[in-house]
Amino acid sequence: MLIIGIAGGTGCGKTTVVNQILNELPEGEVGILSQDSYYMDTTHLSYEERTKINFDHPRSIDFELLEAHLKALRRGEHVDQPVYSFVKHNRTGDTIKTKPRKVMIVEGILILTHPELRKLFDIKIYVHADSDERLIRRLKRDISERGRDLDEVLARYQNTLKPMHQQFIEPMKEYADIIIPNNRHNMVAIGIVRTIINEKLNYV
Ligand code: UZR
Ligand code: MG
Repeated sequence: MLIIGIAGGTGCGKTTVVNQILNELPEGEVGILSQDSYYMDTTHLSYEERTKINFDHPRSIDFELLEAHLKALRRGEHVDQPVYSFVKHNRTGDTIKTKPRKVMIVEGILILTHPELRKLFDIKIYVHADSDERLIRRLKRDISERGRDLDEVLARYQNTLKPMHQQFIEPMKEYADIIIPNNRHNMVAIGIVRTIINEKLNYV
């Protein structure tokens, strides 16, 4: 199994990069684990309390579960990936059965901050986009898909997203094997990653 970790700040286009990589690869050969599925269970908190959580700090992630799932997949076992709701800020209680594949991609803003998890990645990728580009994407997404308003997104950006990015996310570039620039499209970098995956699928 080839395990690829893809990190980068919010709005850098991780999800798009993953989709571009998957595009044209044989369907069903590559599996995905998203950090979003592994936010800590917050059922014991009220909605009001949950909105105050700092979701950009590594302690908001259930890294133990993510690590356990990745190790289980590597052993050839299925895992039940929790389903997360950004509207409720909590796990929904549903899970998605995730099968082990020859290539597994793990994506999320904080996945390179955890040393044990880093060790499990064969390839570590950091997607870089300038902070203004990221803020623009984040604004559009949170307003259209996550039911937020302009003031709320901007306040969160200044109070948590930006400082957490500087403290925990940006420094992870140092661990990256490949840095994909993503202010615009970057088909060359995507092509390189796809080639590596294809080699794994064809020759191992
Ligand atoms: P990406 N996030 C939420 O907005 N609500 C939640 O319940 C859980 C997470 C956000 C989180 C982070 N920050 O910046 C973003 N906040 O999801 C990560 N606030 O997702 O990598 O797709 O931007
Ligand atoms: Mg995403």
